[in-house]
Formats: sequence, C-alpha cells, structure tokens
Amino acid sequence: MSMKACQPGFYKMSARQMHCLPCPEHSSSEEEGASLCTCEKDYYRTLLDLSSSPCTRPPSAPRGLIYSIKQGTLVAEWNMPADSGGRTDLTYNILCSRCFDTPRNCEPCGSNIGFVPQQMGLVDRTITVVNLLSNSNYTIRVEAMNGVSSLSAFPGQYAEINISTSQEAPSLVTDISADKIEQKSISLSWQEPAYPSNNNTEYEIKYYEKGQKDQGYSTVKTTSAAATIGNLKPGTVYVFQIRTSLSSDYGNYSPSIEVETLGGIALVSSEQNPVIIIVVVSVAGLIVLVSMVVGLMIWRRQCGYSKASQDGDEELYFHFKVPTRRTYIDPETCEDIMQAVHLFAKELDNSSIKIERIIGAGEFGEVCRGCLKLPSKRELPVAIKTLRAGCSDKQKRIFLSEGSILGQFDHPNIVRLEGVITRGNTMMIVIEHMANGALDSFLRKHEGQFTVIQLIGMLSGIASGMKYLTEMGYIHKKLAAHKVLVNSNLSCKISGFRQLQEDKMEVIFTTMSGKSSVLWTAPEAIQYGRYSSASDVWSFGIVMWEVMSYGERPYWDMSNQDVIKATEDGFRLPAPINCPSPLHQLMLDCWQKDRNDRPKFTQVHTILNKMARNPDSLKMASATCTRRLSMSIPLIERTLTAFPSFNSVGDWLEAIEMGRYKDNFTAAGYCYLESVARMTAQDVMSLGITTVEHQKTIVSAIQTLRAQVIQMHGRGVQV
Ligand code: 7X6
Repeated sequence: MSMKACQPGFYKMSARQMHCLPCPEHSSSEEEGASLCTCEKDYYRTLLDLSSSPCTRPPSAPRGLIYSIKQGTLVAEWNMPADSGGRTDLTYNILCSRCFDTPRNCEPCGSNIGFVPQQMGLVDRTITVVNLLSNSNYTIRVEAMNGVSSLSAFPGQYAEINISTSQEAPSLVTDISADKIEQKSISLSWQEPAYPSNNNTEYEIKYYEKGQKDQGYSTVKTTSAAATIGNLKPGTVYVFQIRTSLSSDYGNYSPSIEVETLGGIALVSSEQNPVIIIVVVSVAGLIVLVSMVVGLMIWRRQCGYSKASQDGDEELYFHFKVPTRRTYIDPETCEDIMQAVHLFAKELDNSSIKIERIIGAGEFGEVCRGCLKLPSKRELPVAIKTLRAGCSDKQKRIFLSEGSILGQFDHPNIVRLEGVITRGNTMMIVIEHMANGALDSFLRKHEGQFTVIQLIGMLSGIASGMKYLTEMGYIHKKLAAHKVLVNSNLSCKISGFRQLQEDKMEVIFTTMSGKSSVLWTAPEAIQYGRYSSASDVWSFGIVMWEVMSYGERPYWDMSNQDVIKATEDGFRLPAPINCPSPLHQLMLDCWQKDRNDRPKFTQVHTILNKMARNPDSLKMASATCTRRLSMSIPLIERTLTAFPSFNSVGDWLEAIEMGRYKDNFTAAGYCYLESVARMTAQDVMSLGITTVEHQKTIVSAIQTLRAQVIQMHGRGVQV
C-alpha cells in the first residue's frame, strides 16, 4: 500500500494515517504533504480545538440591546449576535463609562458600580448594573466574545446604549382607547410609552369585572400596542389597566378605563320575538344547570375545586388566571396527585421545552436552565426541575405536590409555575427562570454592593409574597434566604413549596442541602410542631437578618442545640454591621417568644415600605456586629432607665449585688463594661458562677447594660 503525500487542500496528521482529509472549513494547506491546515486570515483555532475542527472567528455584535432604569439600577437584555463565529462558547463582557458634557468625554465607571451577576464572561444575555449615580450619563457596551476573541488583534464587537439616570420615569402606557366593542370581546389600543424605547416592549393587560376585583382578575400579554380581549360576558362593565414589562420588571399600571360589552339577551327585544327569549333563557338555564352538576361532580371527586379554564386567545400569549382563588387547597388531601397537579397546573408539551444546562441539584433529579416555546413562538427562559427515572410512587407524589402547590399561586413575589410535564419518561416542573439563583449565595457574592434601601426593597418583596401566602391560608414552614430566588431585576420570589413530608424532628434537623431548618424555625414549631403564619414571621425575621448581613449564616457556627437553648434563654441575633436600628427592632419583633406578640406579614410589609419611602427614619444608631447573640429587648422595655452610669465592671457588679464575682470577670478578661455588654449567656455560664439564680441576675443585668452601651456608642448609618 503506497502512503502518498497529501495534495494541497488536504492534510493528514501522521504519515501512518492512510487517507488524506480535506482541510476543515476556513483553513487550507498550500503545499503538498501538509500535516495540518492553517486557518484563513481572521480565523483561528484555540489550543484546545482539534486540528480536524473548522477554524473560527470572533462573534459579531450582540443584537437588540434593550434596557430599563429604575432608582439607579439598570437592567439590560440582548439577543445573540447574528454570527457566532462558528463557535458555541459565546460570552459577554460589560464595559461601563460615565460621560460628561463634552462629546466623548467619558471615563471608566469605577468600582462603586456593581454588576450582577458579573461584569465579564457572562453566559446569560442579561445584566443588572447597580449603584448608578443620579443625574449622570453613562455608556454601557455589551461586547460579544468567544474562545478565539483573545487571538484576534481586533477588539470585540459590541452593542452600546447611552443612558441618562435623569431619564428615569415610569414607563406608563397612556391613551388607552376601546376601538371595537362586541358582546364577548373588546379591542383596545394604546400609546406606547416614550421610554424605554425599544421594539421588544411587552404589555400586560389586567382586567376584571367592575366591582368584582376581589374575585380575581385576568392578565393577557402582547407585544403590540393593541389587543382584543375575548371570552367576556355580554352586557358587563370591565375595568382594564395596562403596563409594560421588560423580563419580569414591570412598569406602573396605567390609570384604569371601564368599557361595557354589548348586551346579550337584551339585544333580542321581547316585543319583537318572545319565542327567541324563551329559547335563549332556557338554553342559558340549561347551561347553568349542567355547569353546576359538572362542578359538583368535580368538587366531590377532586379536591373541592374546579380549575378555571387555562385556554386563552391564540393571537396573544397569556397567563390566564381567572379567578384568583382566596384559599389554598392542600394537594395531600387529594387522592390522586396526578389529578391534583392537572387541576392547578398546565400540562406542557415535551417538544415545547429545550434544556440547556444543569444549574443545581433537586431532591429527585437535576434543576436545569432551558427555554419554553410559547404559542406566540417567543421563547421564555425557564428553570426545569426533573424527576429521575426509577423514583418510587412516594417520591413522585412529593415531586408533583410542589407543582400542585405552586400552580395555585399568582403573585409577583412567588416563583411562577409555567407548567408541568407528567407524560413521557421524565417528569418536569417548569418555572420562570430566576437568573441570579438563591438569595443567600447571591448576597454573599455581592457583599456590600447594595444600598440599605435596595436590601429593604428585597425584603419588602418577600414580605409581600408571604402576606399573599398567609391570605391564601398557606404556611410555608421553610422560609429562609436559600428558599428565595432572585431574578435579573433583583426581584425576590419565594420558592421551596415542597411540603414537609412529616412534621418530624428529623425533618427540622436535617435537610438535603445540609442546612438545618432549626436556625429559621420558631421555638413553638421546633418544640410542638406548632406551625402557623406567626412561625413564618419568625423565619422572616431570620431572613431579614441574613439579608442585612449579606448572606451570613444565622448563629454562625453554633450547634442546633445551642441555638435552641440560647433562644429559649431570651438571646436573639444582634444587629448586623450597618443595619439600621429600626430594622433590627423589626427583627426582634418577629422573634417575640409569644407568637401572638409578633407582627403580622401585612404589618411587616407596611413597615418595610415606610422605611424604604422615608430613608431618614433609618438614620438612627446601628449596633455593630459582634458575632455574638444579643439579649432580646421586649418592645415595652426599649427605653433605658434601669441603671445609672457605672465607672467600672466592679461598680456595676456591686450595684446588682454580685460584687463577689468581680474576680471571675477579671480572670475571664472582661475588664470593660463594653465587653461585658457583649457577653452571651454561654459566656456568663463559663465564668464559674455558682448558682443559677446569680447567673440569671447577671444575664438580665447585661441585657440592660447592653441597651445603655448601644445608646451611648451607637453609630450613624449611611442609607
Ligand atoms: N434559577 C432558578 N429559577 C427558577 C427556579 C429555580 N429552581 C427551582 C425550580 O426550577 C424548576 O422547578 C423548581 C422548583 C424549585 C426550584 Cl428552587 N432556579 C437554587 S438552584 O436551583 O439550586 N440554583 C440556581 C442557580 C441559578 C439560577 C437558578 C437556580
């Protein structure tokens, strides 16, 4: 067999190789006998690319860059470049410059500006830029990169926006008009807002029967500035409001307009045709009767609730939720979980889902990121939880119960269920994608990057979601920062709706992620399994602490038993660094021992909103983080009068008639009142104090001393 040298345009990597191969795309070999084809001009191979791979080039610029700005936070999104350069490893870098009056007088934004999830090497096509200065001009560039960008002498191609933070204005839809009114439909059109200006603006139309808002409302989404709303009742007044949406960041709703559909039966005049009236009334009566019978059958066979139609107008893509129910139904009470899940969740077609990559681990399978193709052909980024093949019936039931629970909720601070897939080999739960993942890790990654107002904004969102769950009669039981997800607009949404299997101690003490829920659970729930919305309020207080301390672990490295004991002894987590005192007070209120003394979610939500609206109210003393527990100060005892000032630890001990323990304090290194004020119950116990009574006296006196020290040395906080 003759081993011939390869002709130009062909190559073989070794002489032992039998055949010559044609040069891969965008490469060539000029000479005979080539062992490698060289890349054409402006095409490259990375060191990791095979010599049999085509040569590739850097991508073209990202397309369709759109943005919105709110309170110094910019959210931008873009589409893939038209030309990926022949590669799949696309990433994006964000370049930010602040520009001044003269043309092109710009400088880099500096380190005060934060980029979420990160500035360089973004995989997702969205960025949130935080801490932009007000009344300033910025240029934001989104540069597309791939594996060979660094090999090219040219800079990456980019899309660019010039923004002004003084542009901030509610993107309000105006001039809504009803163009065509029929018995069962109303066609509306409206004026697009002046800002944000882009071709991809979406609108959400909210509507309900006048006077029936409490019974729920429907929403329809559309990408054009006009829509026809169908399935309406004849002769009925409807209220419409419209808002813009960019990802899940919504503008404000327009003022409402009221439109009445044309009358139905009334159109048929009784004088003209009494026979028609009788027929129409009889048919209507029959329909009502049949609906009632069918409704009753469903009521009895299923879980006491018959699902409202999920079908909507095909021209629009929709999230049809009519009417919003007020009470939650526990899927556990349904005999057939499959029936329950289909009662509350939409069955999606397997072909409408495209899985892209794994983002986390679920209990029974992976959590993936992917796309859901909507009827409008638009693709929605989604997270997909899968159920591993071969799971037991019990595991299937637990898995599907999450879908049946989530499907009953419709609130901007609760992750939205897009649907489920129960047919086929792999069961799936499909949820709107939250680009920034879990709140605790998100805050740890962006430590110190948000203003107190932004952190309060996150907490207010969570409180709003919890208020809704409480109103629905749902007790979460597992609220924690790791159960809250963050989207690209920094909106927080509650997740973690898998019910506790059994309310046993093992469930509280160990979880799949290794995070014991003891740290978040109210004492009465740990001790007696007494879960309630008030125990959720306790957990919310812990979430507040986690948020204000940028994802610190509550109680640091203390053991479960030590946490339970310290809590029982009246100790509470101290204010995190730079946490305004009123916020810490609210935490302490959430941690009242008697659950009846804790605020309700509706109060927590109102208080947080007031704080956010009035930052001056936060400019009070803030206690510093001591990495220790503080004594809880009951609401009524927050004024400081108990002790006069003391000059030394000895004086203080004498005043509380514990002077005999002066040496114990000195030997343990507590020489100053400030360090005494920071002592925990455990610290007191380790002093060698002989009687429990004396220990209690000292612990109680430290509580008062602490309040005095905080008052004397409290620092102002920047809000
Ligand atoms: N983002 C993200 N967005 C939405 C949901 C979820 N996870 C999730 C899903 O997805 C489908 O069903 C279902 C039920 C519960 C939950 Cl939590 N994730 C927190 S993580 O999932 O481990 N990691 C993660 C990382 C980045 C983005 C998202 C999640």
